Amino acid sequence: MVKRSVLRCATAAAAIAGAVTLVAPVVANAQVAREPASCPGGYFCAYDGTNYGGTELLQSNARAGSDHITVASDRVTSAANHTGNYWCAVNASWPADITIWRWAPGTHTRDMGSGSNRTDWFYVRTASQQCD
Ligand SMILES: [Ca+2]
Repeated sequence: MVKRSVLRCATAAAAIAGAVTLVAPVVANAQVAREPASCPGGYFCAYDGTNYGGTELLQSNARAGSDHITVASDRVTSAANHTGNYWCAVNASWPADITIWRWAPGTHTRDMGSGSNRTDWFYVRTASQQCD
């Protein structure tokens, strides 16, 4: 019984260690003040002004694998990714839509520069999948 109990503890410790490794980037991000504070943890937020100003166009906790998350066309200028996933911005183009911006988990962009006012929709991928 004792050995079995020890084994259970070791297994639980291994599981915890694994979980800590997986969430490490999020934990590291949580230790720094979120930017902007108005975008809640677990959400991706997009704005039509620089420095998260103007109108908040999107606040979403859509899961990885989500596609065609619509946002007001050609207005996104800044955004913050407070999720553990990649968020990818797409400009609808011909002959194919083009990924024009990518936010790794826990990252933000105060001014998309030449990428501003082009986004038409977003898709979400896991940290390992990343954007196309
Ligand atoms: Ca566009």
